[in-house]
Amino acid sequence: MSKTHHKTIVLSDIHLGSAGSKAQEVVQFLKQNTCDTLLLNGDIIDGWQLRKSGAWKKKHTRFLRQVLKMMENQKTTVVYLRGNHDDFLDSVLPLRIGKRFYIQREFIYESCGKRYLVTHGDVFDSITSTMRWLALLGDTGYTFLLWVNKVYNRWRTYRGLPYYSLSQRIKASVKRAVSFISDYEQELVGLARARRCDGVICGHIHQPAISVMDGLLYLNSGDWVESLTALTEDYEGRWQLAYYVDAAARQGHLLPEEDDPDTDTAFAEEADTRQLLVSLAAQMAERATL
Ligand SMILES: [Mn+2]
Repeated sequence: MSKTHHKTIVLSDIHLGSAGSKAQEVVQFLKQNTCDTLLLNGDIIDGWQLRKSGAWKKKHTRFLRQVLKMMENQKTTVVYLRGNHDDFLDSVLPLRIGKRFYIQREFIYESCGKRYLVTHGDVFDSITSTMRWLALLGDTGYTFLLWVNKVYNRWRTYRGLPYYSLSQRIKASVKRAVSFISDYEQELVGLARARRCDGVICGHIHQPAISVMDGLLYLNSGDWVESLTALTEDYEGRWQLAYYVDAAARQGHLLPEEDDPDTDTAFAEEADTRQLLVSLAAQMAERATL
């Protein structure tokens, strides 16, 4: 098997101990890719799931063993940053085991003349939690609210009061939620600047990315539940997103696109808001468990 050597590899959000964790794939990735420094950027072990169901499997142990092997055979330095799902580490950090294994909350990584703030990224969770009601509301909830709105407006008309648009109220909230990801990136880049860094390395939102924001690098390593991605850095200081692709996926099993749900023109405004809300609720529900 041919190996690619990198200066740095960043992995995050593997969620070992949960059903969705692609542990075998990430082990495979580490067999094909080696590095001097491995940054494990949070939510590597899913303590929340373990507490609930205890779904720890052999393949999850295999990942830890692979990391130990890298430390032993390739002298890889490993820095494990705690995430919100492995917050059980809070009681032990900062911790150094041997010469090459560190557990920390936050870490300034200096590489190729640049300074990077490495942090899982759950520090700005207050932004998401305020939007959590949207996830709970969902489709039926929204239909119910529209019905309440209709009854309420009938009463207002009876009282001679002007029409109250619930749709507009919800739309305003939805707009705020849509800007969540850009807010998240902006907040982290701001934090990196405050720490006099050239960039930020994070995870948490399961959205792999490399971008330049206000002159700073925003690097997100994605996750090993859905996107199966890692960040790699070469000796020139160039960052890349590595996507794990297995043989089956390479043959391409694309799902056929679904037809648009039919829209009632009489409720065009509602339907439009509703669609936006339903897709957003799904995203938010996912995010609420990140
Ligand atoms: Mn997280």
